[in-house]
Amino acid sequence: TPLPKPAPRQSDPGILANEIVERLTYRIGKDAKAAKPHDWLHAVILSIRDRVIDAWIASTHKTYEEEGRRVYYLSLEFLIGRLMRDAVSNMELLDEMTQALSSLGVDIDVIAELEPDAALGNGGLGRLAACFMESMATVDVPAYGYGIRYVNGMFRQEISDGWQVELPETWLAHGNPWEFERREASYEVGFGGLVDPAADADASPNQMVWKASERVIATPYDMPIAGWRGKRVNTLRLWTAQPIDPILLDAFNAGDHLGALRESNRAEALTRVLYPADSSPAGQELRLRQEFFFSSASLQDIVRRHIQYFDDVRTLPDKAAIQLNDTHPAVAVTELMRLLLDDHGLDFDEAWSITRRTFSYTNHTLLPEALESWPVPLFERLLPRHMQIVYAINSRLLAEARRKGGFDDQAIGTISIIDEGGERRVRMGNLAFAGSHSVNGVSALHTDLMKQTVFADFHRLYPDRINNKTNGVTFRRWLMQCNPGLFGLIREAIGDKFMDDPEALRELDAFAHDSAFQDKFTAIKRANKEALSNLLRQRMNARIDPLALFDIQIKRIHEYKRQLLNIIEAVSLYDQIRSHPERDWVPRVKLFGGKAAPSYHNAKLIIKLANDVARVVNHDPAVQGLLKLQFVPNYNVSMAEIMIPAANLSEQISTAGMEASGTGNMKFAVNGALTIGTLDGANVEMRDHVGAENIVIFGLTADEVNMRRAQGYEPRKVIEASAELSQALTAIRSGVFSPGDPDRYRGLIDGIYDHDWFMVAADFDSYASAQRSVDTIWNDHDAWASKAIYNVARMGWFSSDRTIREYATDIWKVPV
Ligand code: DL6
Repeated sequence: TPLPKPAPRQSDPGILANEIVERLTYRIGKDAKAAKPHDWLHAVILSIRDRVIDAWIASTHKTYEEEGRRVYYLSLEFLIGRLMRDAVSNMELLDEMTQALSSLGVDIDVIAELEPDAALGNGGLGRLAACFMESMATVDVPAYGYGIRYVNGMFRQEISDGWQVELPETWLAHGNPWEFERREASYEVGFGGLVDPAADADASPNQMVWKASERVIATPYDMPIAGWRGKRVNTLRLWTAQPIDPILLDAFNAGDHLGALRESNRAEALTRVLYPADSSPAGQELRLRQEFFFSSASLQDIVRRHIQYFDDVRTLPDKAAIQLNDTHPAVAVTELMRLLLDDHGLDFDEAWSITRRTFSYTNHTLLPEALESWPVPLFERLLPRHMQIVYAINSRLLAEARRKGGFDDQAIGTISIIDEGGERRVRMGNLAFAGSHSVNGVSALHTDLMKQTVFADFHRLYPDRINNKTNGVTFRRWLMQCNPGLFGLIREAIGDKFMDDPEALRELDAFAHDSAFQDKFTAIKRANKEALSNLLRQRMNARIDPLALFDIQIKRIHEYKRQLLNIIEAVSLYDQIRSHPERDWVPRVKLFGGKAAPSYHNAKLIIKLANDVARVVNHDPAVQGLLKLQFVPNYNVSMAEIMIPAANLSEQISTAGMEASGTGNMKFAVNGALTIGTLDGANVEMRDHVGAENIVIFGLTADEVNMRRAQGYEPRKVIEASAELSQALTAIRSGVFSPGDPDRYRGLIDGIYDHDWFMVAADFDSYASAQRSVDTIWNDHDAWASKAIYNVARMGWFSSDRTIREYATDIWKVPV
């Protein structure tokens, strides 16, 4: 007998208000008079959550009934940010909820601010995973996200005397009303120990018994992720580690009270903190333990679910598509092999075929230092059975290459999963590549470079495996919610179609030169700038003029992203303004935001430099009103939601060939900022979509960067040939901005003179002149406004719905 379905819920604000008060009273135990803003937030989440749960249960039933293939997105990071507004908006109740709360005397914006910003990720890769979760639900792909429920996510950044200080982020301090603990779906995860051949008489020769010396329990917490219009609600399943024996009573009774908690502490350490490294190695044993912990729990869960419903592990690839978000979960390839070989007794070839048909892998970086590899002794000690499996996979892989022909010893060496140059290491990218039927890059350029560089030999061996899936962002969060003014204006102009079909934004082309539309568009941007300016005044006593050009660079601090180029150009501009005060300078505010990995010395120095330059420039009466620099502390998803709608100019200035895609670039453009950028990552495709005349491109291309390096690049000569650059570098190097510590930037600047790996000097003149052309456009109101409108109109393709449809059709083979 079918179970009774819940009655459809009413969306009238009066009914919503009653629901909120009911939750406040009976679930939180407060009456409206005593309720604090936090209680209201909690009550709102509980009432919207009930609606989301109705859709969640319906989606789960539908998935089971359809018996189709499910997608499993394995990611060590999900940078989801705040969830309340997203859920209310996707359930199409934003206006009604706003009214309901206002009838109760509560301002939705005020309580929304209290929700912690769930920062379970470092940057682009983690935020992409969050956009993908929302888009998978939106385009009706049955999907689970699997990750770790870190107690402390990305650190909170404070700036003290200009330096970054890291403080723990405690997003779970008030509990998390979005999550549901599922103890019944717990699994044991092992580490270390020994491997013996299976003793059963009917065991296959490949079957082994892994006797782990250490075991922990992985328990999941599920969060519902609602798609647009509540069509589908998918599950984000985050694992937490618990000890098998929470307290060792023998030790406790013997008086060793700390020792009694040893196992507990060791287990809890596994899911305690997110590694705050981005595009750089996280290298420690705990990181490998985290990777295996969540991969093993997820794979056990996926296989268990498959057997429960389909009863035959051999059909796994027909019912499950597992996407590896970078190599962090690549060890899952060996874990599935272990389950198939040792628990299910399959022979090696069959297990390997199932594994490869199930997995696919996304590469997010070509930076050599970010390509994960683990020392063989560490891998073997922690995962002895998996090490055997790696060797077995590798011997087949290399034999296949030899058989195929055309692979000399050097090519065999680059394909090998074991890096034999120096200390022997397990290369996780090679493992992921070998274990997947699809390997994708995240922009057209990045995918081409994958084929030409790190995976060139793999590409020769498996020419059909590498494909491109250019990133996208969810327009619900990054346009409709974060920029309600622009959202309203677009609806007024072209109707609602773009809300379901972002490419319909193209109809805005017709308004690009319409002066009434331009005025409204500019007024909205101005209001967003005022809001940001007010916020910065309240939070940090910064005074920035909303009439100035807001030039923003927000992203992780990394040398390849070249915040340094931006700061040096600001120093040069400062010089020029003082030398030629009579010129018609465009008033500019340069805003910076971003976190540096705590161990990344130069990145932290760049933050300090931005603050040192800001202190001098902002207090110099000679430039007052013409140039201002401001470093905004603790840049996170919520801050991005305020800064991006307020930007006039988006800085996407990485050394060409180094930024795999970028996604901030897309968010800015769809909010009406012009981009100044290199031909790197997805900037290349953005230029193709918005039109070369609506984006300001400068600098060397990826090919030119390689050529310059091959020819023997001499940055010192380049610097000597540029008066502006020499002057700016000399000022920084000699301590003009750090009088109390004149040598502070000597090493940083000498690096540019000596090797300049990131081509700051090579691109400086081109960048500076591109900035002056930005000034020229800014001075022409019609030109600026029309270019900004064209950017909004032509960014529809960069919706993550499009990206997910491509994954679904080409890789996962699920209908959309
Ligand atoms: O694909 C998402 C994002 C890209 O947009 C960035 O260009 C890229 O730098 C980032 N990659 C990482 C690499 N981390 N690891 N490994 O975060 O991915």
